[in-house]
Amino acid sequence: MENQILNDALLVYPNPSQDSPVKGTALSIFYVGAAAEKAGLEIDYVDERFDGKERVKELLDQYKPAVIGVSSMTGYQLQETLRIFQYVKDNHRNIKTVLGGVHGSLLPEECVKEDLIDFVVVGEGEETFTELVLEVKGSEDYGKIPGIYWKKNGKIVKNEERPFLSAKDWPFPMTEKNKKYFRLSAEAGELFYLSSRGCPYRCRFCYNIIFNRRKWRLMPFDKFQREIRTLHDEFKFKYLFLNDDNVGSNIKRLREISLFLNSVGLKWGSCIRANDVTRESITIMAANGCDRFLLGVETGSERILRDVICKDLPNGIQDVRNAVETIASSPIKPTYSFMCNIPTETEVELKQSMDFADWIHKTDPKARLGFYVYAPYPGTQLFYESQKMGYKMPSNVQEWSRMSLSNSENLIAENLYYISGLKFRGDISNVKFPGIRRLQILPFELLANIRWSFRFLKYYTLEKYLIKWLYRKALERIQQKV
Ligand code: B12
Ligand code: SF4
Repeated sequence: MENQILNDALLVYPNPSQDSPVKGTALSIFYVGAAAEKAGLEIDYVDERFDGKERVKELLDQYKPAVIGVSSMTGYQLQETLRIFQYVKDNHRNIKTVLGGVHGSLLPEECVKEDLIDFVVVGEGEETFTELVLEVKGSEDYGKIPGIYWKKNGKIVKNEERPFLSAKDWPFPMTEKNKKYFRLSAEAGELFYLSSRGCPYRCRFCYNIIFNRRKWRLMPFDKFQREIRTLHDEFKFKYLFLNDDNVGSNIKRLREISLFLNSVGLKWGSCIRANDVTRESITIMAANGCDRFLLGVETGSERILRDVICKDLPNGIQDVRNAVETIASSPIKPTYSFMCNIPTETEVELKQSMDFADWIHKTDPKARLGFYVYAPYPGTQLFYESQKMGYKMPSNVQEWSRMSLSNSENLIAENLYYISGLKFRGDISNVKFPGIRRLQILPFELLANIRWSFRFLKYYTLEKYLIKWLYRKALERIQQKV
């Protein structure tokens, strides 16, 4: 990489997953960095999925910035974050460590207790991080910065809350310094962007209620158009994924977005709720370049959907059935995700989910399906209930970092993650095991099909061990190619 002067801060996006090859744009750090750069700060970026794990060390050793800020979700990314902070504390004790992103925002107090973390930024980081870096370089008067947790003489200090940024003030996240990552994602067909932040719904497992306080803020449409055009002029990409929490609950807006993206000549994808799928919305989207989206089915049990997770679908599972049928009759390729091991879920209800998955697969053979182990994310309502019901909860950052969607105390649920993946996600196997390598995973796919048919989810230890090993090797190969 070219020589650069790094005075102020380094922003890092660690790999979020041990087994996902996704390399979408790390908007989390680019928004924050763009705001800091705009304020005149010297910022550099590392996305470890592209740069590898040594790059952070090289930059820190060479340039010694005042601050290192790392973005983290709960789970594996947090493990990687702690690894980075450990290196900083072992080798550069005077560099301040800042944790930002979803996990720190949900559990700021617990995180700042950790010796490796000097500051936690809660919620949107644009203004907070800029002010924090200026104070680290200046008079170190941290008490006046809204939106942080920090330590003063060993005591935890919680500053006042930072109000939301107005959507019109979200910075344009691409800068000269981080442009190369936008290019890499665009070339991989994985350019991510947002047209809104937050969601008005109240699903009891979702981070939104705490993080976005049920506010759904839409980017002014002319700003969205301008920014997409700028990116498109720069990279001439063909595919865009809108990672909004909720893109579809306003049909007028959805129509505008669809028509606009089509006018730019883009194919695109996004996430949608079942009750926002109508003949009208699907026709507009399919006719205007949308070719895939994600939809959270969560469960085949009416009780769990309504009473446990409060998905707020007016007609319950019937809304999902309608959505599946409507999407099946369109060219859009959907991905449906389920959760298992939801608090109070019975064996019968888990089977209902599997039966529902079979029905979806039969109704729409182009659909992809995935089962994930319910992970009680901190701060959500279901988290507190899970706790009351005796779920063993992590009690510090290190333990949270070991939480994942593919493992839990419940072995059956963990097995289902792998078995359903092998049964329903052949396209992913194609990416991980191209050409002749496909033969490595094929026997496990066949076994997974048999297990699924008989609903036989037990005694999977050896198979799972080998599958995990194969996945790990595949990911290493993919990473070496970048
Ligand atoms: C894209 C995405 C991914 C991508 C990774 C990102 C990428 N660039 O490739 C992929 C697909 C790999 C991914 C994986 C996972 N994801 Co994800 N992902 C998202 C998604 C849809 C968008 C993230 C994004 O870019 N947001 C836009 C940015 C601007 O928002 P932001 O990250 O919150 O950043 C702001 C602040 O948090 C803060 N900030 C962020 N980082 C930093 C750093 C510093 C230093 C500072 C100061 C501030 C700061 O400032 C930013 C600007 O205001 C979010 C939902 C959402 N809409 O945010 C879920 C989300 C973050 N993912 C989530 C989860 C759970 C996961 C998984 C663990 C499981 C899953 N559901 O797939 C996996 C991990 C891998 C695995 N298999 O185990 C949860 C997080 C919950 C939690 N407790 O952490 C979310 C919120 C979805 C949800 N509704 O539950 N994910
Ligand atoms: S609809 Fe989706 S984003 Fe909105 S609260 Fe529910 S799970 Fe979260």
